[in-house]
Amino acid sequence: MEANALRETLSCDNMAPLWEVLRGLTPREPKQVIDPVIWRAATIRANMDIACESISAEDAERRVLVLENPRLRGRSMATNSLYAGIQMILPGETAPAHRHTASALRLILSGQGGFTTVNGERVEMARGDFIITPSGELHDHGADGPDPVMWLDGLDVPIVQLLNAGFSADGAHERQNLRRPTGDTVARYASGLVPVGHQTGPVSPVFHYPYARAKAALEQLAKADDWDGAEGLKLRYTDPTTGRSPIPSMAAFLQLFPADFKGQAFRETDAAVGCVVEGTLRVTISGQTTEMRPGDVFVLPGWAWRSFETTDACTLFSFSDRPLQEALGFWRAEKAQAA
Ligand code: GTQ
Repeated sequence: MEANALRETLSCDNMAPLWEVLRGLTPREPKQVIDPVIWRAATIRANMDIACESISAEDAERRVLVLENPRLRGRSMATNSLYAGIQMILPGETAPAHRHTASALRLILSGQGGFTTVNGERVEMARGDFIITPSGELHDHGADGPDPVMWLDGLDVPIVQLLNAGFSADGAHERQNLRRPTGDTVARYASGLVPVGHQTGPVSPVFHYPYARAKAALEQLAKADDWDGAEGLKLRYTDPTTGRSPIPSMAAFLQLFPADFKGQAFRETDAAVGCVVEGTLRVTISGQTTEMRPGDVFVLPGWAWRSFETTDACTLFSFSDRPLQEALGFWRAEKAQAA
C-alpha cells in the first residue's frame, strides 16, 4: 500500500508506522529543543514590581513570575523537566500554607526578614540560602521584616505532570502552626549525628542550607587548590543522612570559580537552570558568550557545549534533573579535548 494510504488506514485503528518516526523516538543524540534563555536581574525586578502593584501574595496564593523557555511557551517550563519561577513577598504578606506533590527548591535572592515554614518548622531566609520543600509537605512563606523578599523557585512540576501523579491541598490556616523550634532539623540531622532509630527516606529531613556555611566550605576547599579544569570547585547539596540529593528528582549545586578562570568546554545530558550569586561569569553556550551577573538566571541546555570564564572570583548556583537521569542510567558527560 502507498505510504499516505497506509498511514490513514492505520490511523483509523489508532495505529501508526514506526518506521516514519523511529529516529525521532530514538535519536542519535539529544536534540537542542530548548533555548539558552537569560532572565536579567533588572528585568526580573522591574516586572516583579509591576506584579506587586497588581496582586497581593494572598490573592495570588503564590506571587510568582514563571520563567518560560521560549521554545516551550505556555507550558510553565524552563527546561523539559524543570519549572523555574521568581517569587516575591512584600512586608507583612503571607503566601498561604499549602502542600503539593511537586517538590520545590529555592535560592534566596534578596531581602531580609523573609521566612518559610516547612512541616511546622520556620526558617529565616538570608541571601544565597538554599531551602527545599519536599513533596507533600505543608509550606507557607512570609516577610516579617522591612524588605520585600525575593527568591528563585525550582520545581519538578513537568515530571509530576508527565506522570500525572499530582495532588494538592490547602492548609487549615494561612500560616501553619509551629510544631518545632527554628534550627530543630539542622541540629537533629546536620550536625554529624542522627537520632538513634532514625529511618532514612527519599527526601532530606534537613530543608535549610545557609549560604554562609556553603560559601565557607567552598573557600576552605579553595585553599587546597584542586580546581576542576571545566567546573572550578563544584559542590552538590545533600541529604546529610544519606548523602543523596535532598530531593530525589532534582540536584542542586553551588560552585566557585577562581579569578581569571578559563574553563575547558564540556557538556552534560542534564539541562540546568543557573543563577549567579556573587561575581561575574562569562558563559559560552554553543559558541555564544554572555556575561552573567548576580541575580541573572539562565538555562544551560542539556548536551550543549558550554564553558565558563571569569575575571574575578564568582559563585554560581544551579539545579537540574541529574538524580533522575542517574537513577535511570541516562546521565552522560563529556569534556572537550584540551587544545
Ligand atoms: O512556593 O509553593 O514557584 O506552589 C510555584 C508553585 C512556588 C510555592 C512556585 C508553588 C510555589
